[in-house]
Amino acid sequence: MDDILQRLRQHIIDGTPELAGQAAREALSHGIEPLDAINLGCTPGMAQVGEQFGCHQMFLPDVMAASEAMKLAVSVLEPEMRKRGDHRRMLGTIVLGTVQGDIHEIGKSLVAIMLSANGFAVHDLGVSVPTESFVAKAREFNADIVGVSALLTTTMIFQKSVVEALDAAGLRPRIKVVVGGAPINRQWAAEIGADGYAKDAMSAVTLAKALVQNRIEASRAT
Ligand code: B1M
Repeated sequence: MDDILQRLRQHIIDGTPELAGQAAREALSHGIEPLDAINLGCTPGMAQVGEQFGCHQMFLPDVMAASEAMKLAVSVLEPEMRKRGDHRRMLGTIVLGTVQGDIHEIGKSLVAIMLSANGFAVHDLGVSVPTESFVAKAREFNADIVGVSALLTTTMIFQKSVVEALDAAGLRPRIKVVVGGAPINRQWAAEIGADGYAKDAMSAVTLAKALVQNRIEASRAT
């Protein structure tokens, strides 16, 4: 099993989508949980690519190839994750996207997949989402939570814009805002008035559950 996960990780680093997809299928056929394949195979592979890109041992085309490999592997694993979550009742509605000017989609999509697999109705708005779209879609879908991802230090400021726009639209505090992404931390979340920060997809699920639960308890108390 470790061998399959190791190969999956390596195919992501090598940027070979077909092989990554094949390793993902192999992982499933050997009874590896799709979540484990993502957390122990795909994500560490992508993390290594990020490190090597950061110290100029890998270049943009390598990163794009790795992203394609990651997306293909996740597209194999995702339906299985959904099947496992299918029987659960909906816990809440989440509108999610990457801020405007930012096209990083992998982390955001993982968060969407995990939330959906754990019982949330997720409306994934995609990448480079204008601030106004977060507000319009939150209203349209009667969201409980708006999730805002940012991967660039130059775009993280738009998370603040989303919080402010939801405030201005009178949608908060009913709608909670969760922020995440590589340059984001708890301190930033507090500074911009977000309701929470999650460091990874699993923490986003835990946080979303807690926020929805708090809301239910608060509405019972009134
Ligand atoms: Co870009 N990029 N990139 N990139 N890229 C980073 C972010 C960077 C740190 C790389 C580096 O220099 N080491 C750097 C940012 C530096 C900075 O801002 N300080 C960078 C740069 C500079 C750029 C460009 C400017 C490069 C250029 O053009 N010269 C450019 C910007 C384009 C734009 O957006 N306008 C660019 C482009 C790209 C690609 C298109 C090549 C590609 C994206 C492909 C795609 O997504 N389809 C890409 C990639 C792949 C990366 C790295 C290598 C990997 C990102 C990734 O997918 N990680 C990244 C380096 C890194 O992060 N180490 C990098 C895997 C993913 C699972 O993790 O996205 O962190 P992550 O998501 C995690 C958590 O952060 C969290 O959960 C996820 C799952 O665990 N999370 C949330 C994320 N969103 C969340 C939301 C939540 C909660 C948790 O609640 C709502």
